[in-house]
Amino acid sequence: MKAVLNGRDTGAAAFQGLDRDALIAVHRCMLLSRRLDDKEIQLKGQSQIFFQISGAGHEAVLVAAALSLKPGYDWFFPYYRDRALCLQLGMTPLDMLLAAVGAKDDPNSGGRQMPSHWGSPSLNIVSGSSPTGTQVLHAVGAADAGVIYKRVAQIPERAQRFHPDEVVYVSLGEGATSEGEFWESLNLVCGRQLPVLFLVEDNGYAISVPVEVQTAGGDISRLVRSFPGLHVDSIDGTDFFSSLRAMRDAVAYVRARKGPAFVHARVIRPYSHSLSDDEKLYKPPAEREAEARRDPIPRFAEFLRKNGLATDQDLAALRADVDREIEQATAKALAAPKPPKSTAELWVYSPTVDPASSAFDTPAAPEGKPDTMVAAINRTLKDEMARDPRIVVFGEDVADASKQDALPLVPGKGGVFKLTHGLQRLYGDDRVFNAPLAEASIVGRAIGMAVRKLKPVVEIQFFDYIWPAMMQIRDELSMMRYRSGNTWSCPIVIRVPIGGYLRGGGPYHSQSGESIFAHCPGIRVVYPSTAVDAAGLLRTAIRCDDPVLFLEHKHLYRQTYNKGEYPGKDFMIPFGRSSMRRDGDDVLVVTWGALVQRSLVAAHQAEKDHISVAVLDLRTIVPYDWNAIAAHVRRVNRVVIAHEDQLMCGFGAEIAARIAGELFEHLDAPVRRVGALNAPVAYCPDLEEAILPQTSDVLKAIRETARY
Ligand SMILES: Cc1ncc(C[n+]2csc(CCOP(=O)(O)OP(=O)(O)O)c2C)c(N)n1
Repeated sequence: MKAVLNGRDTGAAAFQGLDRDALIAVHRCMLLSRRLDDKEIQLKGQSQIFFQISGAGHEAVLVAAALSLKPGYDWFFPYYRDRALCLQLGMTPLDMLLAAVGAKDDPNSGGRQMPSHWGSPSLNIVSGSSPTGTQVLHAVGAADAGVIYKRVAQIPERAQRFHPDEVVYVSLGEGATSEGEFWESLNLVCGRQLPVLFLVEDNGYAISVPVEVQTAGGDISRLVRSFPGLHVDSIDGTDFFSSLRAMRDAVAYVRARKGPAFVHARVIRPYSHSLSDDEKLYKPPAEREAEARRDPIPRFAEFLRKNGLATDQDLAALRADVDREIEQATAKALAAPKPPKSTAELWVYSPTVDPASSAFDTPAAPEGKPDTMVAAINRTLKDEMARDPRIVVFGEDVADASKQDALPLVPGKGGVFKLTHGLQRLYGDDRVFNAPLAEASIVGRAIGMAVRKLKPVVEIQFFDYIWPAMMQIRDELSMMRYRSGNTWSCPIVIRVPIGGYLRGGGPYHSQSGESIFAHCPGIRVVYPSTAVDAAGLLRTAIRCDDPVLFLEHKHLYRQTYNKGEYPGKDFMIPFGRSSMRRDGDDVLVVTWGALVQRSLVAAHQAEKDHISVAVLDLRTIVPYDWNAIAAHVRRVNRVVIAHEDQLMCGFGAEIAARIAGELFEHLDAPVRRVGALNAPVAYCPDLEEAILPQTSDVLKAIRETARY
């Protein structure tokens, strides 16, 4: 299209292929973004909304990014500053203002998240959170998913789930590049040459911390240039045309599968960090004035004017039109109903698939000789992977051998405890692979894969090393469904060897801590004590629609007392259903994990004192079988709760408090708890024995409770 205005060539060729209408639309989108920030600031001042964070100063590069990408085709993991990107992709001012007022019909989060935490399934904008770096690993996982869909031909309808030239966009601030997850993600995308486009929006400050304090040398693009295959560009992100050129180059590089790309855009932040911050406290006036001169919106207006593309009147009319649109959206948002208080717990878990329901109660079809928990879990994984080609298994050392040419020559590793042995050989390296030694990235990538409907079943090698992944588990995995108003979910399974009694495991190979994860709404916590239970509960974990932490006690892996026949390809045990391992009338022991066997032995010994002891194995911690506990407390009236974890803040405290609160009149003795000392698990076996609860401790508690 060619147009001439005031004697100038305003055709598309002059301005990187954008004609006058397109350029006016660029300006309109930037202005819409800025004026929405202004409107929200006004509404916050009137207490009509409750939080505001702006995208001001970032608009030019964000509109350029959106124009270079395809909504609903590419994948987006935007930062909270990305208002202009989301508008250009197709979100509306109403979509944004509904979030600001916390409306029931807020499409981003149903009133669960602060505004500017974007999400839209139709546009492939995946729900973002507030932690400043977690999203980069989700982007890696989303890019992994595209590769897996491309390569694993058995996945049904995979053609609808990916595009061979799709791009995964992720953005962050220069401050967020200091997070370890950022470096983990760069290592991964460059290692696997994944189609990820990073945009670092560098406004010079992370709240009040300037970039030179944040980043060695003050220039993030300089630091990342040595990553192999990474296309790196550094631009003035307030200049729309530099931005458009850079974003198009980067997108073309990634689409052509030449590798990942990284654009470092220097922008400004004229409205302080958020409405809770005042940059005058730390930014001198001269610096603020210099920034103001770079403001992308007046600069783009000036460009339009200078090139005869718009007159002052045109620009005034455009501004009036933008304000009119915002006023209309504001009126609708303010009138929109808020979520009813009765829905506060909705979407913590899947509202449609209940793993505690009878749908997950399927009969066993035992076969073969009794075998260990290791064999049961390994076989369950094999059978489930055969049933569902969307299942991918990764973690540290889980593959048989990463080197292709080594595989035919060696027996294969298959995990430090051999739980995943043979899976790679059976299902190939696209579905079973080793991950770098970086736990946050194991969980973060799995989340990115799961939002694209793969089913990751990942391994954290030892419970003691789950902590680098804690941010991903507590702030991402557990909250994805809730915070997105049930529009996104990430039902992954994290298998974790846990626990002590190893005689020599020491403080870093013996930890417990299930209560910490029971404290994360949104995650199911499973803790089997027998081979058959492990098979049935793992299958439920894989087939249900919630994230599951599947705790496997290392000491129970290869015992003889908990062996069982493999219960068949379809055997499932619903969550929240305990197992009465031994009945009795005098004392009830509520327990799980390694304390089940110790409690059974203690119960047997208590018989000599004519104390009849029931042992109830909870099997799952979230949900836990309160109905069974309550029924047996009403019958037996004396309770001991025994677990391996430290007594202090162990999960037994929760159960004891509930029994005291709801069943007090049924108790003939105080509820006693047995657990570890409040100390790390020491290496020397004598110390370990003193620290972890032993059969004798359970027996003592049983006797005292019986005698009370
Ligand atoms: C993990 C984490 N730590 C701290 C915060 C609090 N916080 C919110 S934004 C922010 C600064 C982020 O700076 P930057 O990444 O440069 O982005 P900008 O806000 O400047 O666009 C901080 C420290 C957070 N949200 N998440």
